[in-house]
Parts: sequence; C-alpha cells; structure tokens
Amino acid sequence: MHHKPVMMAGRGGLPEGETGVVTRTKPKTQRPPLYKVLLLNDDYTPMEFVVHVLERFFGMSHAQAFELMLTVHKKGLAVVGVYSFEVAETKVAQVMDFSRRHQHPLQCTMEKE
Ligand code: TYC
Repeated sequence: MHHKPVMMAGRGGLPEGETGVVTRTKPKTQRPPLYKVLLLNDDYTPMEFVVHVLERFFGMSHAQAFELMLTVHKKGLAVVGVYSFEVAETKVAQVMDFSRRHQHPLQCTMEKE
C-alpha cells in the first residue's frame, strides 16, 4: 500500500493562535522630520540687513536678531530655526529672494535635523 505525499496546511507545530511571526505591540508614533534653517556668513552683506532678515522672516526681536547675526558673523553659520520641510523651504526661498533683490550675497540653506 503506497500514498502520494500530501501538503498539509498548518502552523508547523505552533500552538493555536500563534503564527511564529513577531508582531509590534507598541504603536510607533510617527513624527514628521524636522529641518534646520542655516544662515551663512559672508564678507559683504551689511550686518543691519541680516538683522532685518532675522526680524522679518524668523519673527525675532531686534535684540535676538542682533545676537544671532553676531553668532553667524563670528562662527561662520548658525541655525536660525527648525521647521517642517515645507516651512523650511519657504523660509530659505524668502531669504534667498530678498537678498538677491537687494543685491546681497547672503546665503541661507536647510538640512535635515
Ligand atoms: N560678515 C558680515 C559683515 O561683516 C555680516 C554678516 C553676518 C553677513 C551674518 C552674513 O549671515 C551673515 N558685514
């Protein structure tokens, strides 16, 4: 007497209700990535212009803006804000456009935090 092999559906010996696949219990809360907006120093943009940019586009007080401008002047660059991708992109475009229109070489960039 001979039987052909038969594939049996099953759990491979695991107890009822277990598949052997590890599943996540804790729900992973997804936060959107954040982007640092950086202002770069140069030798030509007037200090007052940079202060104005920081007040106008980054909502800083005159004192805050002056202090951060001096940080960029001394260190070469500084983070002037942290935003979502879309907001960071808009800030960079606004600063670059405003600087270009005033014929200043001021540079503003963004990088993922
Ligand atoms: N270094 C410039 C000057 O001496 C001032 C300056 C500060 C320029 C910050 C750019 O992001 C900057 N006039």
